[in-house]
Amino acid sequence: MRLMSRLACAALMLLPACPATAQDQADAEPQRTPWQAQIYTNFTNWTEEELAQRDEWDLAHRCGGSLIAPGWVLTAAHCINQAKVDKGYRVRLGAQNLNSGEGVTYRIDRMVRHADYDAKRHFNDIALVHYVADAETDDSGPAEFAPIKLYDGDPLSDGVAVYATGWGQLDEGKGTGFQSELTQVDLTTVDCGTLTAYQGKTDGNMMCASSPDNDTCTGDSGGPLVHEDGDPELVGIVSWGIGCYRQDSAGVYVRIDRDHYRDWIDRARAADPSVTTLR
Ligand code: 4AZ
Repeated sequence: MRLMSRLACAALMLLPACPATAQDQADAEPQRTPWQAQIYTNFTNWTEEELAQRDEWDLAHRCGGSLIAPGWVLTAAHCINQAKVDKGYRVRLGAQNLNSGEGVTYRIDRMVRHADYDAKRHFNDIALVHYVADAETDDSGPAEFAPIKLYDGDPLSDGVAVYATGWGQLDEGKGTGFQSELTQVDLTTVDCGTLTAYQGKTDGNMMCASSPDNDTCTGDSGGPLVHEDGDPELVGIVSWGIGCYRQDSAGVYVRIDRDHYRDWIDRARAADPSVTTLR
């Protein structure tokens, strides 16, 4: 997403330059989206060449996610699998800036992916991640986070105001680097069927959302799509798109509502801890 400065800056009307400092952190506004999670790799053996191009936090970033209950982060299936859990992928909560060591980090001890996730066609791009504290978890600091309520109403129609948040790329190129500051992009839901690029490529479990001059992109995926009608509610998961920031296009989101995945999420949470895929 682009064309938006960090949330705290926006709140303080200090646009556009807002470098993060220790003082900044001490003075930080309460998190506007305290359910925002980051999924990142614990891998740190980057090559000199990699480190010459990008910062460590940038190389480690993988996906967004949404805290939906203590211990549980909802994300996209393409963001996690058993091999990544085995490698030691982690969840960070309570962070706004990824370049400051902000937030509290946890080990992912297990995950449940949708059994019918189709990587090629992006069907059922949903997974639930369970995290636990470990020796690296330092929750003595000021980090604050809180779960978001899952939307349980009728499927959203077109023309509804929603927003996504994340650290995703500012352009659609491969490996162009992520944003250190969490940003928000305001979007409107749109019928995928009206978009030429997506003809025959989406199913009823997906929802499109667009803005004339903004979008989500690589690195935002897994993160929240939120609707606020009073309280904020989670209505979607950033999933995929044909490029990013293209004219007359949109991003594609996994729907969350009474007819889409609410039951799956409840069953995934209640499943025996040995379960890693669920239909
Ligand atoms: C991605 O690669 C991705 N423009 C996420 C969202 C969008 C495109 C790509 C939507 O994860």
